[in-house]
Amino acid sequence: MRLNALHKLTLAAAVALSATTLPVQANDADQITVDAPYVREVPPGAMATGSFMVFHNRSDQTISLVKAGSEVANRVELHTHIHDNGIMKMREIEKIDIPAHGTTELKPGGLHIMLIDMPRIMQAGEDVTLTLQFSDGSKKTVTAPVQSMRGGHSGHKNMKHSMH
Ligand SMILES: [Cu+2]
Repeated sequence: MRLNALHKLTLAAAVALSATTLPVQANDADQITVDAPYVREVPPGAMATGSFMVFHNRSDQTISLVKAGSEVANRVELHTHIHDNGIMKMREIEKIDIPAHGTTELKPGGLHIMLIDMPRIMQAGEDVTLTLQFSDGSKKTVTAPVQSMRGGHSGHKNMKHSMH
């Protein structure tokens, strides 16, 4: 009988909890807007390249990009650049934070989504579909055109980019 009462109590608590959290709460993917996504043309001889975009978070809390995937690459990682003895190196990171009501820009020389082990070399003008997963597990699909590195769209100085 005591057990029974406890059960009822837990059940009531669970119902109350779901009633308050379920309605109108938009998921993380809905709160994030993605601007100007693109994939950098794969450099000659390489099998990896970077993808860049700008994230806007319209919610009241930090949302993180925790994972990215694409059919054009066997491995997709979240990367940042660090300076190590004057050399710029890429490092894999667990997540990319987008601050509440803020913006996070992925750009050459900074944060990026790394497409690694690409079975086929993508050409400028092709589209790459990226699936982005956020803190709460919600996902967003983004179409990123491949852009040529020539012609300096985002001509970033003479970056010493050590390719994988
Ligand atoms: Cu990288």
